[in-house]
Amino acid sequence: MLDVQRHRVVYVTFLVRKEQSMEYGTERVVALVDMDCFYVQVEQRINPELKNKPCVVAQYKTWKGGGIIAVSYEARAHGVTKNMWADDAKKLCPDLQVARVRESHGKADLTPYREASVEVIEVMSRFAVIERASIDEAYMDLTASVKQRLRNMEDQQIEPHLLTATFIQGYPQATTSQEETEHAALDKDALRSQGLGQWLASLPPTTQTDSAELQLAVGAIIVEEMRAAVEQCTGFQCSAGISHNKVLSKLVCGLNKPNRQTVLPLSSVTQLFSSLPISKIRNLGGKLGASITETLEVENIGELTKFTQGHLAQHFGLKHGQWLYDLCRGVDFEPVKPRHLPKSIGCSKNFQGKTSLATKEQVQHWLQQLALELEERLIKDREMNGRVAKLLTVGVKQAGETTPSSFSRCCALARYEANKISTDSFAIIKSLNSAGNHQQAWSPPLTLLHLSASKFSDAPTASSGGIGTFFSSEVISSQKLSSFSPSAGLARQPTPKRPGMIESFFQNASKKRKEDHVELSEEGENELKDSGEEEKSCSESNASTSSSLQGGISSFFQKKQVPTSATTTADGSSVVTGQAVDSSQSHEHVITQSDKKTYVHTSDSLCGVPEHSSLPEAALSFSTEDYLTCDRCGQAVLAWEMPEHTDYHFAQDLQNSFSSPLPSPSSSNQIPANRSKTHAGPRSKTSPASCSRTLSSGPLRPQAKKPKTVGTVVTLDSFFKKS
Ligand code: TTP
Repeated sequence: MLDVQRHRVVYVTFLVRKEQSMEYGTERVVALVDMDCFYVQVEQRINPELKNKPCVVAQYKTWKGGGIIAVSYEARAHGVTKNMWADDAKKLCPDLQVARVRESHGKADLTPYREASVEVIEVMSRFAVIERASIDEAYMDLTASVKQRLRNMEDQQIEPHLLTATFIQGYPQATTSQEETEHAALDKDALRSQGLGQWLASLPPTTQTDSAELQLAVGAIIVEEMRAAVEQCTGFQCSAGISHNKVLSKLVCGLNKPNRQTVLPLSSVTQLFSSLPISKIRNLGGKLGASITETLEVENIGELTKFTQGHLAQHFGLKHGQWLYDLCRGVDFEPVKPRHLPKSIGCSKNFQGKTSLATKEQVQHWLQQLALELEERLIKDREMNGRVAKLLTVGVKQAGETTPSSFSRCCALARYEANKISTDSFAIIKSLNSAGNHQQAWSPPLTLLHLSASKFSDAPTASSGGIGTFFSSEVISSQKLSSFSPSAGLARQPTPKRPGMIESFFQNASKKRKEDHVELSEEGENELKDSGEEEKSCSESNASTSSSLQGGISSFFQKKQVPTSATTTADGSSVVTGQAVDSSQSHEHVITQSDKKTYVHTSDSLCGVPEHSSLPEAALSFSTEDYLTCDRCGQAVLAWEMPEHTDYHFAQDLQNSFSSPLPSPSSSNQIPANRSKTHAGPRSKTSPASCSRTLSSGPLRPQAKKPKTVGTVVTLDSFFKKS
């Protein structure tokens, strides 16, 4: 009891100190950098004739000129927006130039944009710690660079000419109505200049190195330099937000686009937050923000400041109450996590309407196409970044469902080879096919397939001795899995490669492995007949594979608890770590749809791990950096699904234009909330049922999980990753 009281006293003292500290929440300088009309700039660099012209990037499909996914600022001035048809946009802007996304393996090829993104990140990393946030966004923690720079500045003044592209949010401040009138008469750049001058004049001398606003000013100088370097090295322009944390820098990054940056001092937060809807704040755009609004009956983030920390804690728990208490004052402590590379590499394709996949052969064909793309990108990634992915996730959507839903299952990614990836993928989803094993049909037909690779670790090297284990284990794996080879006719297309050192090493090893595979395949086929043995083999193959991944998957899974839920009958952890699997358990996989219906399928005897198995969520989830927000429906969409997602909207529009004799011009650009909940296409941001389990990572988690109904605290707790 005494202990509890002592803890309370310590905690209250901490809170009081926190309130008194002038520096609380201003310890860091954090920037978000976002490329301007990124895909357009990439196309303009490829074809310089497009530069400085109204220009868009359209989908590779050419119906109505193709759907627009990126718009230059010159074209925006004519009213052209994303999601218009290029043909319609040309009516607004007859000089519009249209660049088109390339096509590969029957789907959009985003390679040029991905590669351009890598170039930008490389330049940015020279300046500070970088966290890649999406294909065209990255956070930077500038604190150390700022402190270093300030130490070298002595009492040098910060001159406005060092900040020629910088806006200061909340400045210029008008103290009289006459000043207000004067400001209203200024154009944007004059206003910027006046605001900057006023703010710089308010800063202490540079010898006062612990001044939070001085640190922001130096951070802004570094970002100006960094943006200039990005432009010089890549030709691309970008915008940035500079403040004390990710939430604030994200908030102001887009305020003065293009090619400008905005500083948000903490002193300007109160005014900004007083009219800022809660949904505009990073991580509060989904159900979590909606729940806060509903529970506390507030609209704007600034209104939360009227609640005491105790009150917020009472509703949302101690930890989350404290988080919200800080957040509504512009304070947040989420670190910038050093990461230059995407956490997962994936590709997908939609098959809407008549194109849905209704035969095994179609499913195998498209898995093979996706696998070919995945193989190419994984090999390139391994060569460039010296890492290997260990987990393969296969996602599907099925036709005829009344709620958008998807299944995803995963297995060890034994090696980077399209045939292997596609056969494994087929094996772990084939239990979803309710047509008989001997039928050629696939039922219900599939409307989306996606493959992704994740759980990266350093590529094994010859000297570590890991590589031998890695490949010898694959031999066992391929031997056992050869029984799942899809029908003939899916011959692997040769992938042109320019081997580097790591690459040629892998190629040699791969060659040896293929020879082994050929020798062993007959034996593997014999094993097909014994399904019990097959299951055991599968576990063994993974045990072997995991030996090369020690400290990776296996240790990862060992740390996780096996859920006690009755629905999690498949012990994913034991399968993946290669522990002996009790056959009575291993022949059942529970596949849970996101609408919480549970289906029990007979095991395919491969290492598929169903969504709601004991596989830890991190292994099944993608990072927020993989997501883009769809302008049409506001959903968070995996970057590699975006072209297909956009296609989905166009398909819907097309369908609407046939079914509705007099469509209103604006209606074609929006999915009504009720319809977005019922289509089998993209996931609805607002419907928890619409998100697959794989989407429940980090800040996106609020959209991915259905809140429990056992009280407010639990409801909100369920939105947070760590409670
Ligand atoms: P955004 O950063 O959202 O937009 P943008 O860079 O085109 O323009 P802005 O200057 O306003 O930031 O998206 C980055 C790229 O992602 C974009 O150039 C194209 C692609 N994208 C899609 O393919 N579909 C989409 O719906 C969105 C939003 C983006």
